[in-house]
Amino acid sequence: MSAEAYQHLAEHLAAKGIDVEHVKARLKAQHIELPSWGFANTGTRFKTYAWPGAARTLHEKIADAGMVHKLTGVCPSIAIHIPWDKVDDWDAAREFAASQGLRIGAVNTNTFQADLYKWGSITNADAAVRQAALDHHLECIEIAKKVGSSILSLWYADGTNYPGQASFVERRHRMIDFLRQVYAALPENMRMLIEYKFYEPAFYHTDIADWGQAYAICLKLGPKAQVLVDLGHHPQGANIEHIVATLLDEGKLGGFHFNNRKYGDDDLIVGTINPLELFLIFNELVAAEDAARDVAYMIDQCHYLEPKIAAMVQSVVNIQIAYAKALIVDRRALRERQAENDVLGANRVLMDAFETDVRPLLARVREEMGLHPDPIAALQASGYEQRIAAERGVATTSGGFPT
Ligand code: PSV
Ligand code: MN
Repeated sequence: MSAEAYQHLAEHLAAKGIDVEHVKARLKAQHIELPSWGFANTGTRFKTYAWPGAARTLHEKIADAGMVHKLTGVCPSIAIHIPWDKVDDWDAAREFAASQGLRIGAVNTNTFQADLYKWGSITNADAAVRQAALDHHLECIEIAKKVGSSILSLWYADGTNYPGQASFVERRHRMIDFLRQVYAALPENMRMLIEYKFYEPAFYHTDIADWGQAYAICLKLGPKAQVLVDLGHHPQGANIEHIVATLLDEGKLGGFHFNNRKYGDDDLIVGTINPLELFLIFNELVAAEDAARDVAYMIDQCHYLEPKIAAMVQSVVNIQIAYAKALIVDRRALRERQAENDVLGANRVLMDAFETDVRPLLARVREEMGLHPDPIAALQASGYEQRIAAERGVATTSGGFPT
């Protein structure tokens, strides 16, 4: 990207009264969390294709996340999933992360892979199973304390496949009782983020199916419980930006799991299928200003065909593009058009930002941060993917995921 392209864009923004230096400062301060599981061999339920160089241990996942952070400058933390990432020495993990410029972020519980959870985890009618799930959550809180994390991330596979299989309400009561116990164990500085998903692996009902159900639970629990919006967990046509605006307005938006879905859950690179949707989500976040201050921006993607490091870098770039476009919306003009019920004019103001090529702006931001202006080119030039392929070979393990 040429200096001329940046100059041209800066003039266009200045003419709209947008402070380019402020926009650049916001872009430099952006923080996107990487998922440890995105660097390991993972796949669909049909097949896991091994990727030469895929991380096999938490150490390797941290190293890969460190590389993504070195290239992008905006990914200073890595989320972990327990038990996939369980290690004996959490101090060593924390120190190694720090040596890579990272800290350990959200600790994700996992009550969806052990045999004992066949009939549910936190909703299970068997108190012994619920106790095992509670012990796991308490262990995750202890891990979070050790690694210095302030987020416990919760997603449940609980649900049923057939009408009549179980009582919705009894399951719900068990779940709320369970989550109250988890909430009571949270230290002062820790939040619990509750994810919803309307189907899979259960297909008739899931116990936390949508944002409203997650929100209602959070209200019962207290201020440290917030909703986590995973972009892949919505029906087709759901207006996610409206959900985001509502949760922000209620102070209950805890964070995101970024990915993109065409029909189902997860895995596709965020911003590839519907970049407009991603922009509109960031537009609400920027418009909410302070209310969005504590939102955690996390990627939840497992790439099974794509080269893993490049796919993660591309995901970060796509998020940066959406954020940059949201930052250059002419908000004064938007408010004026809205006040006059100028339907098309208001839409044009938004679309003007969306249709602006912000790549020269991001290239300039990276240069000012001492980075290569094109992180994908920098990755290719680094030879990192070839090096880990040679060093690690083809992993026979999945880094926790079932194969
Ligand atoms: C479930 O589909 C989910 O979105 C949850 O966040 C899990 O923890 C994650 O995917 C990892 O598979
Ligand atoms: Mn998720």
